[in-house]
Amino acid sequence: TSSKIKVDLDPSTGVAVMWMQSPPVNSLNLDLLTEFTTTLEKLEMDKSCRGVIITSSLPKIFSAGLDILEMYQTSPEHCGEFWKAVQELWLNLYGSKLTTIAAINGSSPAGGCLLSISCDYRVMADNPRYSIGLNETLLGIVAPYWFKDTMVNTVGHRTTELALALGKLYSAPEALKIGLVDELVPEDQVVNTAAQTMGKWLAINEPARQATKAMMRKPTIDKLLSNREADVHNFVSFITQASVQKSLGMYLKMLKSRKG
Ligand code: CO8
Repeated sequence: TSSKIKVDLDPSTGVAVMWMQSPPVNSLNLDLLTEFTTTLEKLEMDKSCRGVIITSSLPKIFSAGLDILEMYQTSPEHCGEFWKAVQELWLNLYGSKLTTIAAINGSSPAGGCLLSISCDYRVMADNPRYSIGLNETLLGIVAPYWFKDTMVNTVGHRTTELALALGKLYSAPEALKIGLVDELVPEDQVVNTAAQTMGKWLAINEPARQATKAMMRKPTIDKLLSNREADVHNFVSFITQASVQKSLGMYLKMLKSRKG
């Protein structure tokens, strides 16, 4: 059985719920990334599964994004392996044949936002203290082009330009306003609402829906598929720069000092 993700598959509805349960903040380290991809691949193969709801079993946090400790003061080899796992997850999730809905029941910065916008639909808790966005520039790093493309495909070019340049973290109401999430509901109804919405998606003719999804997303996916090695290389040479390592170190320090 898996440790960082709990899966509830209801064979009567064909809907699986993936609960991320990696305290304290569901940061996407190599283990969680790998388990996420494996879990999704299994569900993809499972004839009884047609839709997946992705959510968190931790209060207040969906996912803190990529685990910074995987890319801070680690070897280039490790950074490369880590980045391949990030690519793998995104390729599988963004390209999934299943209907995927993010039930965002807490904060969702950076990689957490990427998970969310890689799904077909987003339901978020209506709590203004929860935020979501691609805040990479706040860490002194640059969102890769395929993070950017996924964001453009969700909220459009100009909004993405502002969001990425400023590293904006949108509160749940702001996120709804710009279309970064599709719906806000009370915190205790996020997963239920996602399940209701799933029902509507699963009522659509499946081959037609799948072909439509592929039509919308394939060009974005193919761009990375034809360029994976170079993307790993770019990541490793960027992240291992002394100035970038220094920024990450400062950001980690800030996270710790703001505690309490
Ligand atoms: N990675 C590693 N550790 C983390 C992360 C993270 N992403 N987020 C939090 N932690 C740690 C904290 O440092 C803290 O550690 P400790 O207990 O040792 O002090 C512990 O987790 C708990 O965190 P908090 O006390 O901050 O918990 P809160 O409940 O107060 O806040 C938040 C939760 C809102 C999630 C907050 O922790 C936060 O804002 N975290 C940072 C989120 C962030 O900015 N993530 C960006 C990661 S980078 C990314 O995903 C994309 C990178 C693309 C790379 C491209 C390069 C080319």
